[in-house]
Amino acid sequence: MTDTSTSAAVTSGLADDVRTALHACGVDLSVVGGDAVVASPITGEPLVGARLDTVVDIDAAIGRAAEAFPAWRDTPAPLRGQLVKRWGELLSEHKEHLATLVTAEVGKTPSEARGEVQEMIDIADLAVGQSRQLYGKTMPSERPGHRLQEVWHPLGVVGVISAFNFPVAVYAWNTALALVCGDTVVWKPADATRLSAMAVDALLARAVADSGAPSGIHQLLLTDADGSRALVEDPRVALVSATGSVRMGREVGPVVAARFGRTLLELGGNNGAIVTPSADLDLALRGVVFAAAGTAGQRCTTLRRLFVHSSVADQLTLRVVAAYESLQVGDPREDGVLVGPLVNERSYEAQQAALAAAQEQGGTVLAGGDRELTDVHPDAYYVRPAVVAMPDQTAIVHQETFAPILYVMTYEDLGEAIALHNAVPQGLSSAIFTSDQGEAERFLSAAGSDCGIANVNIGTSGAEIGGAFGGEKETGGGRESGSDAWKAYMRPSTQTVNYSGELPLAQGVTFI
Ligand code: UN1
Repeated sequence: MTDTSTSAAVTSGLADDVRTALHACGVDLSVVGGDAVVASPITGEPLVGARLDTVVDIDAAIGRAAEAFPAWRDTPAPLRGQLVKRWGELLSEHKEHLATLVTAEVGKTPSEARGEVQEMIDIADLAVGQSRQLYGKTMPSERPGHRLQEVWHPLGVVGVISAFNFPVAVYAWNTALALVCGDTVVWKPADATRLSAMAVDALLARAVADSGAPSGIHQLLLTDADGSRALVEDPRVALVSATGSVRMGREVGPVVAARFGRTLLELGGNNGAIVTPSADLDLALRGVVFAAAGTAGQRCTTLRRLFVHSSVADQLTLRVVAAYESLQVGDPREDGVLVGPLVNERSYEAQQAALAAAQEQGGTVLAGGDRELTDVHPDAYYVRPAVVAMPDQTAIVHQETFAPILYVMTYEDLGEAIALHNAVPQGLSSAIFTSDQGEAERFLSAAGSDCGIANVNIGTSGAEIGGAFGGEKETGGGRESGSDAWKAYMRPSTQTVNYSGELPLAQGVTFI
């Protein structure tokens, strides 16, 4: 196998770049220093220490968000939109700074990091428009002289728990909508991405000041798991929107449900794609490689299971393997690098354990899987994305391993492929590569993919913000971002107005 890893020593400078970006976004560097040191997965070097909030700080932050709620709720929605508009402008202005922070903390390539910030700008645009479209309905009343209508009201404090892999975009999907919906927001970012969170928070604070919105509507919590628990348990938090593992969702869901709060869960994905005999294989190849190896396999939407018709399986698999072997793995800031590091040692160990299990279960590693660049970066975890041929969909393939492993399986009959595709517990994103309209429609139908996202001739990752994002089964059922996702941040009020001067009862009931 050709080793195409970059071996040039990295000219680090990461911590300096991070300080410059933080400063440019308005983070007061004199108060940044704290015990919670964020390390870069690119080199393993410590970047900048962040403060660590205590349970008392968390209580106070939720208190401030709750206090700010009535004034924000009573601000007309289009004016709330003006705050988000200003925030979007600041995000655009600081796109490069934010991307630098995302690259430093997550190890994304600059192109992917910019794409992530672009998602924030896009959702801000969408939310501004939404602020004039929080449509309710009127329904014909069965009684004369009555009006029946549904009005959407702000919900309260929304807690947003975000994951390391999309440290700012997924948070922004929630926050931009929650703010135009009249909610206040308390944000708990992932521990690994406190610095980009501080920058985004500083920009939002500036937008709040510039637009005259009540201070307190946005609170950033820099805390650990205990802090998340305090947020989840707090009855003042009306909605907890959490992105992360299924294990995390299993902890959060019941706690919020026990206090009759609401949750919006975006949990694991174990996304699959089917390649049929009629597929354009050039297109399928690119779609598969981007979806499976992009972002070093650390997207919720990463392609992890590939079902290829036996008539094209050898051809496609050989091409995927060749593409994997030529992928440049290394410091994502270097030209030509497409695959950056894993976020930490735990991810690397999870990948190694999954590869070992796959081999025990009859799999053959066709490409990748090995650690690279240990000489240059002994404290960072670079791996070549792996392709593993599996004899069938064994136990390990049913699990989501948050690292780049693509399991390849063959099939004979589309019905069988769809059944296998749907046989895992997760249900986020899915794809079919085909030139046959009947096959495409079958995959998109109710009897086809059981996921929240189903694509034709596009890989599983890289969704646009205009559609609702989320999935079924263990993925948690939540929907974020576009379409009607805004409704999760509001409460519907069903209202009946009687202007008849009489008191007819519904269902023809007679009383006094
Ligand atoms: C995630 O990994 O949690 O569809 C979000 C995508 C991105 C968002 C991924 N737009 O891949």
